[in-house]
Amino acid sequence: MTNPMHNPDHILIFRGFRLATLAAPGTILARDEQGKSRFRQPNRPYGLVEDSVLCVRGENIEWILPTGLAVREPLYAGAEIIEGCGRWLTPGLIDCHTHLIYGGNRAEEWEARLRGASYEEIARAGGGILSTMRATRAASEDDLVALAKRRIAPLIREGVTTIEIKSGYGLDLESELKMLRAAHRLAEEVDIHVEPTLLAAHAIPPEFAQAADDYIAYVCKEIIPAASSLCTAVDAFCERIAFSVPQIERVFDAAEAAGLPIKVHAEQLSRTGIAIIAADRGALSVDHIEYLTIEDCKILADSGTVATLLPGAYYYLRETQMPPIETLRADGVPMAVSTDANPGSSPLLSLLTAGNMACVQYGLTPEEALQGMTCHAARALGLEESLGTLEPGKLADLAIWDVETPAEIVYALGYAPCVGSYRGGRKRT
Ligand code: DI6
Ligand code: FE
Repeated sequence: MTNPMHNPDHILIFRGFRLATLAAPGTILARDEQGKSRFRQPNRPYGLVEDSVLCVRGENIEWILPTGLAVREPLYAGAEIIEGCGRWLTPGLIDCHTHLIYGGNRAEEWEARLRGASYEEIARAGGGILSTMRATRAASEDDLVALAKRRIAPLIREGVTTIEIKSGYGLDLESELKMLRAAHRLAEEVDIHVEPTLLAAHAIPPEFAQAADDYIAYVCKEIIPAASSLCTAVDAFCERIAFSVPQIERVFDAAEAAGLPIKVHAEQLSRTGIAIIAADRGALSVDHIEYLTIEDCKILADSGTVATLLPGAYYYLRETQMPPIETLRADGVPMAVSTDANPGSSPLLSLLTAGNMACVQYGLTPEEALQGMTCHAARALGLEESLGTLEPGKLADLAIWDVETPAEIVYALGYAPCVGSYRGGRKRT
């Protein structure tokens, strides 16, 4: 028998599923022989197509048709049929902002915060990100991969098929490269697509204490050029406890010179104004944005930059300043939702919980939360051409859900109704 994994013409037919395609209304879901539209995405919430057939050829989605139209398709001969029995099919979930690779943990810091210490106080006292830096520098690449494997398992069980992972706990050339190599190894050893992001401008390392400008020069001249083949974007932390706007702009310049797209941890603890500067420069996303202003939202809307919401950090830091959700929504800014999985501000290893928090804490609708974990998350990674919706030509990264309605995907906490997932048309075990 041919191995379907290696056969580009292997056909999978998903039959009897209810689809939440997350595709925009009017998107062509099937074409006739002349290439003309045969079926378009109806204007329904979640991109709903009930009682439908989805055909995968090789790695990609080939067409989607209502069952009534699909019976005439000749592709059934020799195809592998997967029966939905009324279950739901969505794009595989995308966690577009994580710091999953690191050594150690910060449970003791968490205890201190529960006793009243603030995140900023701990950071200024040399704890926080620098404490994870020390543990990460001390860890071998093998250690980092092994630790990340354990953290990624619950995300995979939730139907996450793509994850972004940042460096940023090395803060020197060798250790940043070690983190990025670990991200690549993880992708080889675990069945998930990884987008590695360079976050060397995350905190000022002890070697450059009181010399943040010198560290930024080192990041721009040495780390970014050396890391450019190991990462697909450059991120930075603009904050009074991290780097200033002019320093971050130098990082953006260096990223652009290296041909890498930018994103930024923006307006998380205070408003610096970096979000709109990044948006003006075509950033993929601006992330956190609790302190984004109403005026900033308009500029984001015009730029196409994604606003990435990280309600896990809001929760763990007991933040009370909410991102300006209503204005973002009114202005049509795409909102992604992600875990921000990290040992300090968001030790959250559940994207579905982040989706639930985005609804309960931030007031997103379950549909917006699901868009935030699929199509908008894909855009935040620059992967919207190949991922994030169910539509012809995109990769067949799929999640199957044993739910009655798509809202149930983010409804219950601590329960993942995902009962199977596919990556590039291959079933994940
Ligand atoms: N903001 C965050 O939420 C993470 N980094 C950042 O700039 C947290 C990093 C950490 O606390 O370890
Ligand atoms: Fe983060």
